[in-house]
Amino acid sequence: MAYEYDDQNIFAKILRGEIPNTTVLETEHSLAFRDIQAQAPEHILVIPKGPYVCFDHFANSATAEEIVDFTRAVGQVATALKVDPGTGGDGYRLLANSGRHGVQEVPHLHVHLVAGRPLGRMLR
Ligand code: IU
Repeated sequence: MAYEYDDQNIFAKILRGEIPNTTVLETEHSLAFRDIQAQAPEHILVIPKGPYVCFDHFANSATAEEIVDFTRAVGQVATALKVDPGTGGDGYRLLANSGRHGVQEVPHLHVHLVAGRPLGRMLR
């Protein structure tokens, strides 16, 4: 089944500049901005600029350049927030809700980067 991208989704509107956002980082192919309902002191959404619905869509359809850019953008956000363990930060969690069972609300791929407090165990 082909992916159908809804270009009226809220993140598409953010990317077109129709809705304001609190940008943390922008690269050629990616945008990172603050979640409006933060679940922790730091809660950032990192999205590719391309029209990808979810992670598997992106992984299977994006160019290598987009994938590298997006992956690096996630890492750069962790570094900018000073939460990357590699340089002594306290760490963070990445999460990409996908589809119905993943309870994905916005149909444009986004990775949540959550940090700033102990997050507890999520899966056992
Ligand atoms: P989800 O992974 O699709 O369930 O999460 C969508 C997130 O997008 C959620 O955490 C919302 O708070 C967030 N969000 C936002 O930051 N800005 C918006 O205008 C809307 C949702 I609508």
